[in-house]
Amino acid sequence: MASKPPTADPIQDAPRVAQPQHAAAGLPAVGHSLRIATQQMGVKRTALTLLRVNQKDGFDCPGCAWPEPEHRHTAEFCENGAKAVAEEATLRRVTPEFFAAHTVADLAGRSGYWLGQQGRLTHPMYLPEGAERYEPVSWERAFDIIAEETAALASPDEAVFYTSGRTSNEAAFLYQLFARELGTNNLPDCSNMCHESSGSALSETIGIGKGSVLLEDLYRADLIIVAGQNPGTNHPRMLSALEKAKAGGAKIISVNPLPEAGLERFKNPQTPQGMVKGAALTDLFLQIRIGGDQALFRLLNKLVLDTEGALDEAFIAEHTHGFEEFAEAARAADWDETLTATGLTRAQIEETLRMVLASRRTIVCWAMGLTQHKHSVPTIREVVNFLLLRGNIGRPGAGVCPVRGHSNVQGDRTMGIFERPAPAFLDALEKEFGFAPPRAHGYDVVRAIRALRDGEAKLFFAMGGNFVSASPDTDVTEAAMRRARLTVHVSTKLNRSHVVTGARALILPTLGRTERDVQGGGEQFVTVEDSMGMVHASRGRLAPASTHLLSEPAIVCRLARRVLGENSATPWEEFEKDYATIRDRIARVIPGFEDFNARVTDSDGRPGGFTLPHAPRDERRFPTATGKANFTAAPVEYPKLPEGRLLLQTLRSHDQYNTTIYGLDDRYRGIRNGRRVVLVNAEDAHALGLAEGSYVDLVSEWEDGVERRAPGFRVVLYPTTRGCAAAYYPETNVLVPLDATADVSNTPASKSVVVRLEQSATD
Ligand SMILES: Nc1nc2c(c(=O)[nH]1)N[C@H]1C(S)=C(S)[C@@H](COP(=O)(O)OP(=O)(O)OC[C@H]3O[C@@H](n4cnc5c(=O)[nH]c(N)nc54)[C@H](O)[C@@H]3O)O[C@H]1N2
Ligand SMILES: Nc1nc2c(c(=O)[nH]1)N[C@H]1C(S)=C(S)[C@@H](COP(=O)(O)OP(=O)(O)OC[C@H]3O[C@@H](n4cnc5c(=O)[nH]c(N)nc54)[C@H](O)[C@@H]3O)O[C@H]1N2
Ligand SMILES: [Mo]
Repeated sequence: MASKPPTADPIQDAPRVAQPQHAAAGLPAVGHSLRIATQQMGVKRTALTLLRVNQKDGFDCPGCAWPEPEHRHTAEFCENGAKAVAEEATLRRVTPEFFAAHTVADLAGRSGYWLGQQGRLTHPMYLPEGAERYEPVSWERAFDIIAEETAALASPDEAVFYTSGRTSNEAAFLYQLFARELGTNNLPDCSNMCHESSGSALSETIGIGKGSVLLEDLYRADLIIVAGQNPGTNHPRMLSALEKAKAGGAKIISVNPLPEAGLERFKNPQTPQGMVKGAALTDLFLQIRIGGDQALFRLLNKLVLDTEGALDEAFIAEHTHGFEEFAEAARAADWDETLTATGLTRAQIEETLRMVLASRRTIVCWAMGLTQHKHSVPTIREVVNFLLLRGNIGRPGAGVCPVRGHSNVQGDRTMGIFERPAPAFLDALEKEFGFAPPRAHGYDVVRAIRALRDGEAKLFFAMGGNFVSASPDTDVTEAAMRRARLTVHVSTKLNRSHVVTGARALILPTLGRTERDVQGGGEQFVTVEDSMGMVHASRGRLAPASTHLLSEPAIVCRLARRVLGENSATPWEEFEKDYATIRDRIARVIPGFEDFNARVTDSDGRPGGFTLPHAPRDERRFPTATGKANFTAAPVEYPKLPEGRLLLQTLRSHDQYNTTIYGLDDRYRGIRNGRRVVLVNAEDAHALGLAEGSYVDLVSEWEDGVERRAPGFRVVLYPTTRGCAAAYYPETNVLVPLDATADVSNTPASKSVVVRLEQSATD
């Protein structure tokens, strides 16, 4: 039996602290995931569900975007994948009775953890203007309400259509089509807060905003640099790939302000030997200062340039552009400045250089530690420079590997979820569907919040996600959301975005990945694209959480028919009945999807998959403005810290999926039973007069002079780089100024927030 959800809010944040661990996964991981899964699903359902994760005929794990290996184990999932599945396949339910028993004000006073623990949403719910509670509403009435509010807009650009990254390709394609037929490119997505900096830097330099390596490349690499990523928690299956790479002779350098357990040693739960002993993964740990990566790569580039015979001159001559200008900037790199920016020693950088020069095939992997800073785009461009110098793009065992977050965030972008669509994409849409798509750029996440705040956007619609908790500057974002005329959320689970609403609000409950999706045309499957551009099918088998749920494609089709009516010639009804008809259209609009339906099912008619083309990887062709891979030369930047302040990064614990909190432990970091903790270097704490266990308010200081405060954090002395601190998101989003974003990509700089620590009043 599954256990009941908590009734009282269990968040009595009382963190207990032990030593951080030095290895990830292994037996405790298996035990922990099974415990969480059985609490939510009971024993039988746990066994049935977890065996279907990432199997050929099963569903794609809703956890992360790491690809599936060719030879899958029976249990091709990880501890945190199991938690993500349990969270969705839970037997707990949020029913109309629940909403009758709780006012919206009551729910707004609960923690995000408590809200999520209540279970799956079962009915469409409506919050009328001025009402205290959500009430059940029919699907027809719900679509009528959206149609009324859409009709009342002065322009379609007063509507915003957000997407989180779990949405299938089919749903995403229909959703962007609907928004564009309505007349707007206001399609912000979670990517704007995530890997947008990678997309911006890579499109400009190599001509495509996606990674250039496949799993086989990792297995063949001589050197893998993992910068700004915590795979032990966020992409645990990547550890198996790193283990395999090491067995093949690869060296691994990790660049991180924190010693992350998963990167130190990995106990593979899928092999008996790995379970006990585990493999050391990192050969060299560069404990960098937050935001020091651009400086590090710039100096490495200078040192490579200065080394006789180190360049791949043929590649540079044939395939690249801008080398001279870049080389001049790189040669000016300064040792002292780099040591200040990175906090590293000369010996460490020299050792890194030796490993770089010894490697013929190098891959750089990264995630949020590189993308969420003011200077993230130039940082990632510098990584590209680094790889180009030795011809490490477009040949086996080498390349760029931005490791994506949400399981289909890359696919959603491929399907056209983008506020700045390429003209060629719009042309193809126009040709296929016979309407004139809007050409003006729409709002990204930050611009959408500003528009809502300033009354320029009035309708907010979210396809998944938890916009108010995931976005920066929580107080500003919540106030902005409350100004909307109507907020609508297509969701599986209750979250804070449902209780911080516009004048009217709707919750539209939907099917999850694990669930059977039956439409007029029979049982359907959907498709997703992983972090390495592989597209495959996903089919759920569980009975839906409630008979009142609609699938995401069905919701978009009915919404489009109701809102667009006669104005749309698109066969929405047919799309809803048979998702293969959606894939036929995707095949005609999006390059690389030719014969989509045939290629996504194998010869027995069962779901299969294929790899999307990637010109730099496949043919060393770089579809950039210059037709070559572009070297770039930008000034080196790094955060400068005023006296007595710390640079705070906001990151994930081991027990959360973004804003979904699974539990209050962060096992690998030795923290239990609490999330309001701030990790501080012991010497910094000493200098600031703080001791282990003292309580502080985190106060962010930014150029706008506004004081942003997150009260009551327990100080944990932790081996992070000096001057750097860490605390969990989303509790700290209140500290991230809306306007503090990365240049070019406009991604909130949530990994470099200048804070001062003040003794808490309650201490
Ligand atoms: N279980 C689980 N899996 C997840 C998620 C989850 O929440 N839970 N989220 C998913 C999503 S959407 C995403 S985007 C990914 C996120 O995956 P990650 O990017 O691994 O997630 P974060 O916790 O933000 O960790 C950032 C890492 O970068 C390091 N770092 C911070 N600043 C710097 C810096 O300036 N330089 C360097 N070199 N390192 C730095 C931090 O110490 C930390 O190790 O995971 C995905 N997978
Ligand atoms: N300070 C700070 N802020 C950050 C980050 C950070 O590192 N620091 N990271 C950023 C990153 S990388 C990201 S990606 C964003 C994440 O931003 P979001 O993607 O908006 O947030 P999630 O917490 O992943 O969304 C969880 C909700 O999605 C819904 N959901 C789950 N599965 C499904 C489904 O199958 N269909 C539908 N329709 N709904 C579903 C559930 O209702 C659940 O409550 O946050 C960003 N915000
Ligand atoms: Mo993400």
